[in-house]
Amino acid sequence: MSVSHWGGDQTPAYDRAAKRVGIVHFGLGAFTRAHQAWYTDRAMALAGGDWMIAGVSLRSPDVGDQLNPQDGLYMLAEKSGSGTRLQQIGSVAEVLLATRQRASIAIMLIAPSTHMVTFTVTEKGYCRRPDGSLDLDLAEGGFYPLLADAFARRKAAGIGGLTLLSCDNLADNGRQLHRLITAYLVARAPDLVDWFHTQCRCPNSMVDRIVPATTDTDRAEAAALTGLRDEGLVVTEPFSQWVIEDDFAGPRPAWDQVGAQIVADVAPYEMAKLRMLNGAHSALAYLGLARGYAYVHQAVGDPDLADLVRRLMLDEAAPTIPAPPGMDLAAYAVALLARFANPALNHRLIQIAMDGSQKIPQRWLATLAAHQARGRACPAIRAALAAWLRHVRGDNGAHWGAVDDPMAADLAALWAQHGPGGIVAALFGAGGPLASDWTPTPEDIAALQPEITA
Ligand code: CS2
Repeated sequence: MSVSHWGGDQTPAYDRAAKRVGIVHFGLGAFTRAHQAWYTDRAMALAGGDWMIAGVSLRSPDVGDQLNPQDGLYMLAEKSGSGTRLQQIGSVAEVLLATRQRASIAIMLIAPSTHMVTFTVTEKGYCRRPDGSLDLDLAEGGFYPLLADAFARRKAAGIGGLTLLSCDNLADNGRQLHRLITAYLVARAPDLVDWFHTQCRCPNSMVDRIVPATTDTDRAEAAALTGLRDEGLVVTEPFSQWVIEDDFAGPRPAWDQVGAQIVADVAPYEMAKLRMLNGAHSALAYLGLARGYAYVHQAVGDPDLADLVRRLMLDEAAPTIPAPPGMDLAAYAVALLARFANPALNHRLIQIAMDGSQKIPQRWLATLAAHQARGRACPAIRAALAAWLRHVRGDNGAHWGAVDDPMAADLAALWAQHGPGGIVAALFGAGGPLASDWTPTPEDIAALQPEITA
C-alpha cells in the first residue's frame, strides 16, 4: 500500500493565524471536512483570501471536542484500492456550540469579514413538515433563530448581506433554503424579509464525495502511519465534485480554481447526482442490509444488486434527467459503480439507510413521478421501495438495531394500523406523509404487495 505521510510539506501553505473567518458553517461533520473545507484549504493556498471556516454545532459538542484541542487542524485520508493519501487541512478555525456559545456565534455572523454561511445540516436539519413547509417549533431549535438575529444586527449596522449556501442533498437546495428562511422571517421577524430578499443570495449547489463515518480503526491506522493521534480524522474517496450556482451576495473563495464548477444552472447536475448516485446508494442500503451485507462494496459486489442498481440508474433515473453539460450519464453510471466498489472505504449501508423518509422523495419518488407521467413503471425502484418498507417495519432490526429516522415512530404506527395491504396507500397516497407527485396506482400496489408481505 502506498502512503503519502502527513509531514512538513503537507502543512497549510498559508499563515492560518493571520487569516480571518469568512465562512460560518452549520453542521461541520465529516462530510464538510472532506469536501468544502478541503476545497477552501486549497483555494486559500492558491489564491489567498480570508476564508477560514468557523463551524457551528447545534447540539452535539463532539466535533468541537475533537477539533478545538487540535486548533481546528485535522487529516484527510483519501482511500482507494491503490493506497491511502493523507493531507492536513487547515481551513477550520474553530467549532462553536450553539447551546453554549450563542454570543460568540452572533459575533461571527455579524462580522463584516463574514461573507458566507454554509450548511450541511442533513435533510432533517431544515425542519420541514412532511408537506415541505417549515415546522416553526422545530425551527426554533435549528439554525433559523441564529440567522434571524444576525440579519437584524447586520441590517441595523448597515453591514452587507450574506451568501447562504446549502450543501445538503436536497433537490433545489438553495431555493428550498430561501423559501424556508422566508417562512421563518414572515412568522417571527417580518421586518427582515425585504432585507433578506434584497441583500442575501441562496445559490443552489450539488455536492459529491463519499465520506463514511470515521471509525476507531481508521484513527489507529492513521496514527500508525503518522505517529500522531488525530481525533478529527476524516476518511474519503479520491473523487469529489462541487457544482455551485453563480449567484453570490459578495466575495467567495477561489473554489473554481481548485476544481469546483460555478455554473448558471445546477439542476441537471443535482438531478443526476440525487437520482443516480444517491438513488442507487439507498437501494443498495435497504436491499443490501436485507441480504446480510454490511458495506456498500459488498452489496454492489452481489451480481443481482449490481444489476438492479444499474437498471435503476440507466433505465429509470437517467431518462428523467436533462444531460448536464459535458456529462454523459451512461459513463456516469459506470463511474458510480466503480466508486461504490472501492474496497478501502468500508462505507456502512446502515449509515446510508438512516433518515430514509427524508431521502427517498428526491432520490426515488421524483423518478417514479416522471415515469408515471409517461405511463411507465420502474421495477428497480419498486424493489428498493419494498426493501425500505420492510426496513422501517423493523425487519432488519434484530441485526442492525432500531430504525434511525425522524419519522420512525409514525412509520411504525402506520405499519401497525394498515399492514402490508394498506401501508403503500397510507404513506404515499393522497394525504399520506410521503405524498408527492407520484401516486401509487393499483398496479404499483399489486407489484409491491408480494415483496412486503414476505
Ligand atoms: C449517502 C450520501 O448517506 C447517504 O445517504 O447516499 O451521504 C452520499 O455518500 C453522498 O451524497 C455522496 O456525495
